[in-house]
Amino acid sequence: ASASTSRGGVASIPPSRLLSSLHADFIQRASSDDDAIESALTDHLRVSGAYWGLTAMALLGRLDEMDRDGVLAWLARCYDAKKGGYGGNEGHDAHLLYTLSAVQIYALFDRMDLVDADAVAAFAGSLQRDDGSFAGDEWGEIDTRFSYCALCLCKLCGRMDAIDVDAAAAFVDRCKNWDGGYGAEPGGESHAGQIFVCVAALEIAGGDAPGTIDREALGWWLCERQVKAGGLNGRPEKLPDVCYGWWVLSALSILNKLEWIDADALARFILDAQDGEKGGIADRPSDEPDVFHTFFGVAGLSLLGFEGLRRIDPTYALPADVVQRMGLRET
Ligand code: GRG
Ligand code: ZN
Repeated sequence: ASASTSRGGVASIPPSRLLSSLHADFIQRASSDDDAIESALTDHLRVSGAYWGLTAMALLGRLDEMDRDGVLAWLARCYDAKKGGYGGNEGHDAHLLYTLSAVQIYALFDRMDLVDADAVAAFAGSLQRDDGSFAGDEWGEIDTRFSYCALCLCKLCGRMDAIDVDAAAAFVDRCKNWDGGYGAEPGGESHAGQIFVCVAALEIAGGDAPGTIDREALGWWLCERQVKAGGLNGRPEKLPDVCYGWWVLSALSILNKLEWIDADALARFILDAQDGEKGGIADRPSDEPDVFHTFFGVAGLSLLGFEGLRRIDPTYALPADVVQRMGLRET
């Protein structure tokens, strides 16, 4: 971890501390620069991008530096009142992914009063199938990601009655594999991202009855994601990536097995992936930073209890105090 990395021919020593101000500037720039290539590429998932950036800022204790009124006004324009859901940007079709991100942003700003809870919960309910699964939108793609989105947003809205919670949990359970992991659909390969959504979905559903989750096998599968360099990969034989500091660690945290990985080595890997000049965190050391990995890097460090960061809730992916304020956690 102490080896110097080279970017554009310039050798630089990887930073060993969290460059909070640089990351805050990086997120500010990414959210205001409409002409950036990154902005054009992510135009369709703008609402999720806003959630990543805003939640990262919240964890850094800098949410008040963001243009809250501007964000809320823009978010209102991403709402499709006919369907009751949010699109990825103004004029885009409603989708469960962006509807959850929108609700999370309202929760962050403590403005749940601006959400039509009945409408968004009904939108989620309209996408549930007889087998308990959820489609992401009217086009019908099924994925356990959408099960998590539906359960999480209904819980945040206090409208769990709008969906069949038991059927939702039963479907997620059918996506469990022999290795203890979970896939996108029954028979789908275990992947750390899907494991986060499935374990968190089961927790929200209260469907984690003893024996539902194979805690031992899954705990092993998750901690075996840590590679020599300290980082985590998303499945066997793959490269480590900063975002798995969230997908893997949040699941381990829900299982109460955070100590099953080497926290110092993971923290070092994430810190090494920081851009010491322009700010932001990349998927791995010496790659280009982006808002997605900046958020998941900071979120991973927060789960590790990194000094100076607000704690994040592993299930709702919001600051722990926000989840508490909403009455969704006792402690
Ligand atoms: C509120 C945090 C939060 C999420 C909302 C969108 C969503 C719900 C969850 C996504 C879960 C998921 C499937 C994450 C994985 C994303 C990822 C890094 C995929 C990469 O897959 P590959 O196959 O990469 O391209 P690997 O690392 O396997 O080579
Ligand atoms: Zn990644």
